[in-house]
Amino acid sequence: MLAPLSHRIHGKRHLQLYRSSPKNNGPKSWRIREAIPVPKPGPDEVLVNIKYSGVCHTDLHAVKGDWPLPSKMPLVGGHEGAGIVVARGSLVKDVEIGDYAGIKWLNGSCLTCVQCRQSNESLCGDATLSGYTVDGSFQQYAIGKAAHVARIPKDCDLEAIAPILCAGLTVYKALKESGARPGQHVAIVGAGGGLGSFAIQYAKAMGLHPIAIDGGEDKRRVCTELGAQSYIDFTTSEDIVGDVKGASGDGLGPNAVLLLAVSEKPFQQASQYIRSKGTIVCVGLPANAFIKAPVFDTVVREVNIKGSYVGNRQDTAEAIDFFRRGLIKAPYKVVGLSELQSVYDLMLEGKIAGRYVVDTSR
Ligand code: 8ID
Ligand code: ZN
Repeated sequence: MLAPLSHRIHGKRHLQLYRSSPKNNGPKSWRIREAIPVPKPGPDEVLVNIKYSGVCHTDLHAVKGDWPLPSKMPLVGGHEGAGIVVARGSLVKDVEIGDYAGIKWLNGSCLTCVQCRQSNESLCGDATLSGYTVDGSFQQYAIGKAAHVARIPKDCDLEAIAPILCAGLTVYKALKESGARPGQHVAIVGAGGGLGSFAIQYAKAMGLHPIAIDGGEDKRRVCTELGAQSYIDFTTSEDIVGDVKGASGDGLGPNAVLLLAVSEKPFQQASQYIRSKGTIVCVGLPANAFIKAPVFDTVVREVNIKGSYVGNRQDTAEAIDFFRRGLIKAPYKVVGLSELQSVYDLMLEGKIAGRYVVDTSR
């Protein structure tokens, strides 16, 4: 099955991140490797010819090494990879060569532990993570466990669907976790970024009123165009708590808050503006950060605070279906894989409104 691929090996590109020294926890450098062997899928795996891959802030965390979770090194990053199945292992029966498929953050899980059996696959102790504990989608050929690769319908555009595989899926699941009902208000913190811009679209599609919080005029424009009911600029607002409450219709605060920002402060503010009985969903993963909430208020106002971590296979299928129905259109820019460093530079400065997607062929 794999033999015919060998002639295509020339020109394969793998982007790899190298730690400057094994003991050094500081920033790593990356380089492009060309003409390297195409990996061979194991019996329960598929090989996907990645066409496009979105760039998530998680990839930047992997470069910086700022999470308390060790990554593989050297590493090929990326976990929003959309492409075409070109080979499959002997046990794979339900994915065909030529199918569209997505390599997402959860590359594989055991499928037999108590968490997997209850559809909490991302909580599996043996989960493998694309672009973190196994090589990801910043390359032309990537491997995923057949059970976990996203099934992408053939009528979907691979370029546009790439960010759904993490950003879209994650915020869709987080909105479900928030318990917010159609007609209610949800504050989206970090609304102009990658996850945030998709969150506005999913929230709208789910009948919610999105209150966007981010910084700067570029993000104001994007959030407003995407359908945010109001925009609060955290860099200029003199009273974030008052402004968020004021944007929630009756002034009692949003029913839900999605914390998507890569900064600690909003994780310490949300408990002040959430509506009583409302739910704060933590999604962003700023390094070394803590959530803060007064115990008294949390109890007597019955505030829920929870985490939400990507989504399972069913969430993936549902998030893709929203996209397929034309309900999710967030802005993205396509650049070549070789321009990845400039994307990271912009991301570090907080200058990306929406998502960047890399084309693995250039
Ligand atoms: O499953 C998960 N929980 C999951 C999945 C995917 C990504 C978690 N993440 C994490 C990433 O690792 C990262 O920590 O979510 C975070 C956001 O990822 P992203 O959306 O890909 O990052 P971005 O495009 O850089 O957007 C971040 C936005 O936050 C804004 C920035 O301006 C930017 O638009 N922001 C910041 I930084 N501080 C803010 C503040 N105080 C803020 N917005 C409002 N208030
Ligand atoms: Zn991601």
